Amino acid sequence: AIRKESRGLGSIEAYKSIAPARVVDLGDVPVYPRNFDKSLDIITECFRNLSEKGVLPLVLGGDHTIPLPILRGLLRGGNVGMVQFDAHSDTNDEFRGMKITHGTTFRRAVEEGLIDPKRVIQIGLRGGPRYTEEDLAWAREAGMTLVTTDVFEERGRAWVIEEARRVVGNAPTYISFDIDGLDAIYCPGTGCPEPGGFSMRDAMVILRGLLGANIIGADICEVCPPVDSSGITALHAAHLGFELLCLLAETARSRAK
Ligand SMILES: [Mn+2]
Repeated sequence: AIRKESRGLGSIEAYKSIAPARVVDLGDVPVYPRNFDKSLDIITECFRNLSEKGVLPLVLGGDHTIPLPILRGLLRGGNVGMVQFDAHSDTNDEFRGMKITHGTTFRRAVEEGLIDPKRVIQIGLRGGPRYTEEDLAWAREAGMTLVTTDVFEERGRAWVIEEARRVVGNAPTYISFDIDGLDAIYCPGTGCPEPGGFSMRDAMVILRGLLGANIIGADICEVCPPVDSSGITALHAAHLGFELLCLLAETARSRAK
């Protein structure tokens, strides 16, 4: 669905000078539907191969579990920074008895040394019927910077950009974009739509504000086409994908210098 919507994209004025030119659709990462753990290993292996070839991946689709195997494959050195757009922190210890799920991803990633919690900023967190109170407390305790929508609304986009750049610094940084970080009006086609979030415009401005940060990979998760009746969620994901490609293109360009 995101591929289909991306066909209408051209280059965007804000990025005229760095429109990504060397982009390849590598197709779908294979998974093994009958075996969850094996699927994670296959995904990890796939991104390890890409990483060794110097590819800066933008990953589309899947639920919010997939950054874990991506990060495992991508980041042999570990301890990267991360900018996460999300209504939820996804730092629970378990979800319905399971340790690796869409709600526990970044706790596992910290435990495995894949991301450095002190270089993680989560943007768009908000109420809604969360399952526990423990996730945010854990994230805070671990040293992550949490930007709730209340804080975002009070301080604005320029502040969020400055804060994100301060938190991640110049070292390698991954971006994980859970589409439900957007206000539910922009993403009806997702598993847990949450009202009261930031707008598509906010997301585009914040992403553009990250240009020149050392972005080494990105994903857009939780787009669910069967419940996206108008296709608007996939359209938004495609546009966010373009923004992310531009950030990756800038990283590639600075590496080539
Ligand atoms: Mn999430």
